[in-house]
Amino acid sequence: MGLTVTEKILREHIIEGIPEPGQRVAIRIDQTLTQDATGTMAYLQLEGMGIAKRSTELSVSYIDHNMVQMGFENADDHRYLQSVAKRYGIKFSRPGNGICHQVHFERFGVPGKTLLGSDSHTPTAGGMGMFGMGAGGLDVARAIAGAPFCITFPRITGIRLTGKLGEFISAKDVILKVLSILSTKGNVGTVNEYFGDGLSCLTTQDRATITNMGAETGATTSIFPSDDITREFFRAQGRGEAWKPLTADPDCVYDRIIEIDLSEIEPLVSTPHSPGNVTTVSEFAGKPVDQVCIGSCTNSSFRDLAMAAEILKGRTVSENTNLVIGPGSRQVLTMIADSGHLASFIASGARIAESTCGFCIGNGMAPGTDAVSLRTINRNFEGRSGTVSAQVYLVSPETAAASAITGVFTDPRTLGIQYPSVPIPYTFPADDSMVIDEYDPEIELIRGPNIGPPPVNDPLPEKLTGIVQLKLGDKITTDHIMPAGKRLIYRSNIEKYSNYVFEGVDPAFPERCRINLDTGSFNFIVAGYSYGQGSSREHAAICPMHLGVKAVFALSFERIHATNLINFGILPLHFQHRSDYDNLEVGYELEIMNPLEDLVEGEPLTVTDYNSKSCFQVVHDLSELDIEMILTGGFLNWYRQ
Ligand code: MIC
Ligand code: SF4
Repeated sequence: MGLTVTEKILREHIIEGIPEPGQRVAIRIDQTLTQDATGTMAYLQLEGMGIAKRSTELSVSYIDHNMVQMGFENADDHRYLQSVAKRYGIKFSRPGNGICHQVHFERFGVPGKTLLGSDSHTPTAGGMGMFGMGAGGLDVARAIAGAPFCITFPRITGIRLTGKLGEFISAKDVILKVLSILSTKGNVGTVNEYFGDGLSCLTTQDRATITNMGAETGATTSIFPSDDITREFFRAQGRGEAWKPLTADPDCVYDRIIEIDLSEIEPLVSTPHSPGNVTTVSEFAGKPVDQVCIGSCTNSSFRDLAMAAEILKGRTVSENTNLVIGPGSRQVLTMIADSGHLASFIASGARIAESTCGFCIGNGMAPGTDAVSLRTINRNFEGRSGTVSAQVYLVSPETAAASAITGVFTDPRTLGIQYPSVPIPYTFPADDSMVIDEYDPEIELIRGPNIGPPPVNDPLPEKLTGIVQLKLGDKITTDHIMPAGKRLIYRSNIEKYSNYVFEGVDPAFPERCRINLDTGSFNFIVAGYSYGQGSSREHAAICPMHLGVKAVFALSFERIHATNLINFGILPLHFQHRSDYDNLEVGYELEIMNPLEDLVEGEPLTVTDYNSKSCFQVVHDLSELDIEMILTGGFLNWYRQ
């Protein structure tokens, strides 16, 4: 039987385990990436592992998230990151060089290799046939130190693309179509693998848009084959020698097949507040738009910005709308400058942002009260833009540019202009001068006052009694748990950042937890399906841990977040019956009976609910190692022992 692209890469990288769906496998990690908002914690933890040099083939530390620098904190973090990169022989992509996923795609990704990144959009690399996965900073630190990464060997969803995209329709519409089919839950442990003759109309960067936002399905990753189009991209980047072909065998078997005819796709939009709420742009035609943001790691390649610039050329942004352009990388910015597209943006009245995450992570450009914001980004979670009442819609660069001109939702096909042709230059300006590549094991690390020590947990107590401090519904994202935006400056300072856990959901949560903790009791969280969607930020585990949260009871968990909970010694426990979830309320006192014994023996855990004086059972899918880590209070304690 032939193999899929996913199976080929994983089989080549398996160190332990059986390559069958559902089996736990340990795989070798060839490359890692970190960004500054998750990187400080990752490297503080790496320091604790006592290694002399990275063990990966290549590791890169990017500065792209925390760039607002309203105080000393961000710049201090950057200095620490620069020094620690040098200590371990990690490449350092300086501020201004661009968003991690875009730069990694341009300059460092390699088909057939594995990439682990402390950012959930690391699957972007799948656009070139690389197996990219998001993880918490601790897992990335372990990979840098040479440890394999454990995943569930995936079930593979084959997505067959046929036909050709129509005018003004692009890769973003394709991934929105995929999201409308797969939704944002129920895909944990799967890989979205693309194939079919429709691939011929998608450039390598288009494919990256699709794999990037595939993260929103909750899949482990998304991947395209590496074909002649990929080879062309590598040649244009001056990296022809790094390319290698990688395609699925014709007789490979997918666990499920989804058929998408590209010629039938229309301009699509994700409506507030989930990327999975997909409908057509035409349904909203005429609805006023206050803000349009084009950029982020999803849609800021040269093609995307050149297309938007061509649509805007000679026109002025509507007087009721603000347009912001965020180029994905210094390379893209250089290219739009050289080709005159930057001038078209400026002439149209667009505001030009830095090559950073910026508005995507709520770092600036927060919309007004109740404002409608059209963005080419990948997430429209409530409050992520920095304004809780804002309505964020996710669209393609074509729809965004057209709507910026008219000031209302506009299907770009109705703008009445000729479909612009956007020739892609034969070569891209390959300039790595903003990437420092040095190794000095003796370098002194620069730690500003904002950088605290990596937090550690206590071993799991024999008696585990606590209070339900919060009851949540489905699809709670890590943005709900640990807000970014203006709170990002505390990413290196757990004590302070912990004051904002669930800030947008229930601002009194940290205070309640602290008061209860002082009485000697612990804290619990109760949640519905898909707890921990979205970002890989391990702070969504570390800060609750700091507040004495010992277990999260949920109907289901997302992969990256579940691993982060385990790494920091918090039990991710699954309800067996919906009624057990329904019965619990905030303030209830629960006791997990004999946790140590039952965990070691692999038994379901029995929970006594002292309010209703009844018991229920919860289960988990922890491996033996996970259990050892939980018992000792998380990875760092386990490692030290
Ligand atoms: C995001 O898009 O949510 C982020 C910010 O890039 C996060 C990482 C973080 O929280 O620092 C992610 O996707 O993992
Ligand atoms: Fe940055 Fe947004 Fe991409 Fe996250 S999704 S890496 S915040 S641009």
